[in-house]
Amino acid sequence: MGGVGIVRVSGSQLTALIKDVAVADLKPRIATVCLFRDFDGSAIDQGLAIYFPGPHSFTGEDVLELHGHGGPVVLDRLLNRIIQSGARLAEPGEFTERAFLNGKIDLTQAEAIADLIAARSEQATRGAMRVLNGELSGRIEPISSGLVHMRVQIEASIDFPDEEIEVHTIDALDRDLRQLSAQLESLIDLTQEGVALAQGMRVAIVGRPNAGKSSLLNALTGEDRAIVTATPGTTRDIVKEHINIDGLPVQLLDTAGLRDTRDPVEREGVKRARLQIEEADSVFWVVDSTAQNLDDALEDARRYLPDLERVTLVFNKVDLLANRREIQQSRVEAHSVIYISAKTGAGLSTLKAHLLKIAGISGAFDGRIVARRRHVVALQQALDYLVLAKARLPNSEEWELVAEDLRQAQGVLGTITGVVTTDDLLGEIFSSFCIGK
Ligand SMILES: Nc1nc2c(ncn2[C@@H]2O[C@H](COP(=O)(O)OP(=O)(O)OP(=O)(O)O)[C@@H](O)[C@H]2O)c(=O)[nH]1
Ligand SMILES: [Mg+2]
Repeated sequence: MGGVGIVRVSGSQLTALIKDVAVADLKPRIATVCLFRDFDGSAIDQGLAIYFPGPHSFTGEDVLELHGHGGPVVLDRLLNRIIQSGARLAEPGEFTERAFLNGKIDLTQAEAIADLIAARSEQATRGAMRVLNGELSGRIEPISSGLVHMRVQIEASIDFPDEEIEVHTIDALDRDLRQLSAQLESLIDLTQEGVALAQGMRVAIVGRPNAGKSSLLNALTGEDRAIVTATPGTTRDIVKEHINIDGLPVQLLDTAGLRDTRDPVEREGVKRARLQIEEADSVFWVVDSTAQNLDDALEDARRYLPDLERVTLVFNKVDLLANRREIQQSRVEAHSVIYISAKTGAGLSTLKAHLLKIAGISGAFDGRIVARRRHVVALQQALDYLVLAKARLPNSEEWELVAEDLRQAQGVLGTITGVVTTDDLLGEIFSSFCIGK
């Protein structure tokens, strides 16, 4: 139930509709109080009407906004009235899609609108706003024009070969390529962080019964969320909590301790825990360090975790260890090993920093943007083409191919901003919006 209910209409012939529905003489972009009329002339509601003649509107078309009192029945009546006058209900994201198709915003900005709404941390909203303001496209644009510049030079050299300038030209082009590649590389880092910032991470907390998994969840959330007892087999259902580490949204999943058991409820819990392991981006294997050493813990973890890549070994209860010298962060084979005490809070900041590192987030960086996986993939493809081009550059007989590599690189960059698109891509992007956006 909103404070106001807004009906938004976009299209090319709104003047007749406006005359019919809004009882007032509307001036462009000025809010006017008026009655919203039904066909029989009776008032459906009273509110503000704003008319944005195209192209100075969100979609670039004529747009009419009717701000009414917001009750569901009255809004429905207003909506029906407008549909009967010839409008239809908008598809999800259709306003934003029209804004894109009419050149009001580019594709990264359209995506940023959805990311802003879906943001799960304040930093993610800031990152989405930066993209909405054109920051991502603003970083791609100079790379694209750099590529155009190089193509012009190369194509001119192909058309008018001149032995004299070749060495000089190769050097200059090589320098340009290196510079553009470096720009792409830093943009790949930035967008990789952006994907993590937008999507967040899902971490499954798993391990033997009584290792302190629920205690760890409680310590990380700062709340007494999951039941903790000295009895092994306490947790059965999955306990889910969201936290936010330095802007990175993290979903924590506390699970039943893994062991063979006859208790049917606990068995179900173990089954669910295993499912969570498969779904998680990262897994904390919690170990009671008073009960197991590193070798035992590793052997245990291997038994239960099919893919040890994503696993961090978290040795808990270090407050109970007599020999503190054992406590140092280390790596064993492919795993990070981190020592903590869920009870005293020791090591928790190391564990959080470790999570940020896994997510690919480096330090507190004020210029973060949100991004999507497809941006990272396209940037990586563009970089691959530049690597190809660089290898071919010394051989001027291959310059036709170099020119083609650069053209391809430019093409994939164009898919990010939407200069180059396919219906599939647009469908995928806009169908994830909600209706009315
Ligand atoms: N001294 C100490 N005790 C801890 C620590 N973490 C957990 N414990 C104790 O260990 C016992 C088990 O803790 P839980 O958090 O319930 O363990 P769990 O892994 O969730 O257990 P299940 O849900 O049964 O699998 C409780 O008595 C906790 O108080 C710690 O860091 N230090
Ligand atoms: Mg538990």
